Amino acid sequence: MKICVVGLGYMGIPTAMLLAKSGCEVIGYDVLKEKAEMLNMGQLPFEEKGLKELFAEAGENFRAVTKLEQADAYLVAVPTPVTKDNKCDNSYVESAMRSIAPFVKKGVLVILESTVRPRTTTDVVRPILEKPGLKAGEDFMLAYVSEKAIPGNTIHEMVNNDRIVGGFDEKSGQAAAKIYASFVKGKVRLTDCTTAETVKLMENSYRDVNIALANELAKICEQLGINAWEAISLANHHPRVHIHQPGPGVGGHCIAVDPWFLIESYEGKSIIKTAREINDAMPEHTVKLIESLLEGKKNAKVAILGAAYKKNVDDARESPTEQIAQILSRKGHNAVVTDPFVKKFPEKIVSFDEAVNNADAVIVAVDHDAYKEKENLLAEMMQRGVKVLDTRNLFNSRFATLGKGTQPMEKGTGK
Ligand code: SAJ
Repeated sequence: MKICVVGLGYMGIPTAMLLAKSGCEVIGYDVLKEKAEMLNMGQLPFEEKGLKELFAEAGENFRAVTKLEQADAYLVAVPTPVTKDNKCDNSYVESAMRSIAPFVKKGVLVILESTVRPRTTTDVVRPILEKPGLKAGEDFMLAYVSEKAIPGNTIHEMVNNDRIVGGFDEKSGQAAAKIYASFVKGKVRLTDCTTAETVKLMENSYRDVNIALANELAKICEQLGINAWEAISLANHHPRVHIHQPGPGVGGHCIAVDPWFLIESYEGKSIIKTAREINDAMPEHTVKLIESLLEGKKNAKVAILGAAYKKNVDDARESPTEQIAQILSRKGHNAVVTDPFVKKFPEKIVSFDEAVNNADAVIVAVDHDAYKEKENLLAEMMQRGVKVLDTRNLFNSRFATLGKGTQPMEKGTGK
């Protein structure tokens, strides 16, 4: 079978490689020609655990192309950003579908993987692909299959997680399921397109709402003068409680974005919307905490450790650090950002030493494993009067953290 993967990003590339490894002939296409050229020279545009090895295993079954070709199936995994007014921007999906439309003939299968507003496959994609005498479900096949992988552990999750396959009709669903079954060890579960689209948004909204709960609980604990990290860990000993971790904000291209696509499909009081607002306000709260530690100091140099949206990844999309740095700069401080992995970031990325040198304050914004060894150095800096705010509790309550106020506080010492 010849499969064309359209969109060579964080999901498209590993999917293409897994399909190639499983024996399909795979071509990869992206509007950015440089991506195809890089891949054909044996280079990957980003780092992900196990991807290099998988790329090697895909061998000659994979090649990148700069012009679309006829294939048996097209798998579209292009970005769906959120617009300024929090709506799903379908423009990349629509233009990808328009470019493959001339190749959609009898018996061809088209799969959409991008995260979209419910009904997009049926109401937006189908009309782009249909022509007189060429109907979805009758002449060509159409399916929606959501991405199911967490950056940092993408390949393991792509292989081992269950996969929800939404077919426009039974035959389309079966054909798409067969493709995924070639590399997925989890269960491949069949449903319709709109249910599959909605399930994807439900999963990420579930996580966003739970993180918002953790963030609200952290702020309550700050006001009570108790340690939220201790309280949450104690509550999580209950067999039916799993409170998430508070943090400086929710980043990444999924959880900070996808819930909006459900919100826009719904009229009524929305816990999902409130959760988004709570999480979006966390960078501001982080700055409030660091300013209170700085006790009114103006023009402070604030070193921010970590630009990635979460630990041990090089992805800085929607990273809370970007907003923290912007808010600090707006308030007249000098925010200096360092990260061992991130190369692309709006602010300049400096070395760790350059960031902390002569800093008035340090914000641990990301709990990269690489920062664990900096504990003693940060403790010495704190002794010298540098303010340290550990927003992820990487150092187990040794410093001021989000969720227990601005004083370093041992566990169990709340009054
Ligand atoms: N975060 C917290 N507290 C937590 C957990 C996460 O503040 O307890 C923050 C992280 O630091 C990060 C953000 O939330 O800034 C999102 O990180 P994440 O690890 O929760 O999720 P993503 O965005 O990397 O990946 C999610 C996953 N979805 C779910 O777990 C339901 C992944 O499985 C999806 O495939 C992915 O979105 C996607 O592609 O949609």
